[in-house]
Amino acid sequence: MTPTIRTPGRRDAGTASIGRLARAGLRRLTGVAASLRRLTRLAMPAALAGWPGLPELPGLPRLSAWAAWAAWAAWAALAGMPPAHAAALSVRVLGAQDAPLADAVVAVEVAGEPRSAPPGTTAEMGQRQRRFTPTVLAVQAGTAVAFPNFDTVRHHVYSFSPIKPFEIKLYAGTPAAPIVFDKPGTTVLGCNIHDTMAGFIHVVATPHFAKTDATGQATLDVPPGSHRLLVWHPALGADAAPQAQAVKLPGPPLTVRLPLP
Ligand SMILES: [Cu+2]
Repeated sequence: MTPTIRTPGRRDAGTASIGRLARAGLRRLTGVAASLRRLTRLAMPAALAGWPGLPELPGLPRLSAWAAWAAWAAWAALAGMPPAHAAALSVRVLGAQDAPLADAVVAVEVAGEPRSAPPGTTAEMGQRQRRFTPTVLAVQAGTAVAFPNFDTVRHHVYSFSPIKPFEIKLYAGTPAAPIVFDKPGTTVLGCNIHDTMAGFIHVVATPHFAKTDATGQATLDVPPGSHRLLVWHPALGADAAPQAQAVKLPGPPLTVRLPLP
């Protein structure tokens, strides 16, 4: 014979008053609410920490988490999803005998980010006193580069580089059509009239790039995470691939030595 297990209290409370039932129901509801609050408390900071642009929320009262979320949502809607918290990456580029290298292009490729610049991105490679200015121009792929001639003599700019062969025949002032550099790599510029004129346009596939100053230093904003750092300098040669290495952010300042004689 199977013994009948009776839950004490329940069945015996069959004659319970409506008030008692109501209290039990209320207890159950508060229990569910408490569980929900616990879940929220656990899940919200984690969810928020994963959201770009928000600081950590340690020990915030549970209602504040919701308030922070609402404020964040409103801000994100207004500002348009901003990039993840960028960290400053400082890179020093050295060449032969550890001499600081100016005009090195430092770029960080972040997985999942667009490789091409948004339409309408422009840059300028001028000509002043029979020189290309700047000598090295760094742009993101997809950038339209104008070639204004500020000299009183005419120039005839050309490139034989595989990533962008082109020619702007003898001109003064600013040529009507800019040249769009859509592939990563390096373009060497020359002038048919002035043999000594030489310039470089280095095209990167990331919005995170900078050129080193006279002290070999460049600083760029990069989202936290593990990425690929690329460094190129004209002394490596126009056909040379940039020197690549892994980089983790946030992190300490980096020093990159280029293999130059
Ligand atoms: Cu010229």
